[in-house]
Amino acid sequence: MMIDKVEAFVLSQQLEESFYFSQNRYDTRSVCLIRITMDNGLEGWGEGYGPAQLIKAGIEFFTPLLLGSTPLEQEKLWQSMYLRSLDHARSGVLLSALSAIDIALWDLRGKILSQPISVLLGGRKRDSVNAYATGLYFSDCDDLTAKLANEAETYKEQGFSALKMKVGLGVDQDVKNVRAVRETIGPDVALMIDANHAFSFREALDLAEALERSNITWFEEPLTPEDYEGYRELRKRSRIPIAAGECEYLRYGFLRLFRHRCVDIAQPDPCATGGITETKKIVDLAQTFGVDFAPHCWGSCISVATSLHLLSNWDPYPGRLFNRESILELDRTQNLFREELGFPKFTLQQGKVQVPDGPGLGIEIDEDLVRKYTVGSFSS
Ligand code: SMN
Ligand code: MG
Repeated sequence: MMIDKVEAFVLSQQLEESFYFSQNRYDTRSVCLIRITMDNGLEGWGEGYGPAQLIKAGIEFFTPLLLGSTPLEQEKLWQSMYLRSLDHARSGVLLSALSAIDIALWDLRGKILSQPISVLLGGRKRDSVNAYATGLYFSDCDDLTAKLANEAETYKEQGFSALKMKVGLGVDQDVKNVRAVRETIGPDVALMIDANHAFSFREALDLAEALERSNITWFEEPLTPEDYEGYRELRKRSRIPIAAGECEYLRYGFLRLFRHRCVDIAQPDPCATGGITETKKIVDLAQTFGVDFAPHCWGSCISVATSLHLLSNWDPYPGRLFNRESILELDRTQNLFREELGFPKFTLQQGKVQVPDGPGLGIEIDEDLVRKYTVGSFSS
């Protein structure tokens, strides 16, 4: 039962319409996937979040540590990859490569043991998870505010009970956009805002104060991820809960966030922060500090399945008879690799998405689609 082959695939698709957020414009969608094959033919899939070509190089870098090993020792393999990267990359894309590998190893573990990852994590605490729509990006148009309000309405009609919109254009413009969206969706749909670290401390505080009555569920990445003191101070002074973590790596990065009391909600991306192995530890750490868990999820169906298994296993803290629910980030922007690459498809039913119950990640990957959209690859 040995690992026989490691392959990485960079998939890319041109978008019909470009969109942007406070830091970047997107006109293509790219992902880096990994397939690990065993000598008995079993295959595990994983994904890394970030610059896809660089993640592919990272997977190539780690591959000699994997060949000839067994996926059942995924924690031992994690440690050897971690030590191999520590001197050069305590955060960043090399850890996204490690994450992709770790997810594929968990997929294989599940297939070897005939159990879904959620069970192997210690148990499924729920079979379906509430989802929020991530969309409401910026685009070039005559009336962005009206366009965002219309888009928000469509998510509400589709059955979403929570939405996340972008801010970071400037406080006045952001206040106008958020108020318009809140007015359109009414009081019963939860609304989150995400600045992608666009603001100075003063701007973030001004926006938080201006939106105090707009019933915002969380204010995501208001400040640069390096400014732990700023987060701590903002969280003390803002009535809106603070969320962050998509730029944070490993339990050591999250420990800094938690020790400084920076966030109410931790948002590790399992495809970047160290895989399922490390995210489970980050979730435990968050719980120790009384911080909620809402994973960042912005990739293919592999990242969606990964988040679902972790969310199925998550316990809110503190516990009670009728617990608060976990919530999945379900990106709504154009992404063929989220919608068409895997089976079964993730669909919204009464605001929820089913956690796959097949072995491993519980999804079948369409290899023809992988071949068709591959623009770069590596094979051991
Ligand atoms: C995001 C995701 C992926 C790329 C850019 C921005 C966003 C989110 O911050 O939280 O979904
Ligand atoms: Mg974000």
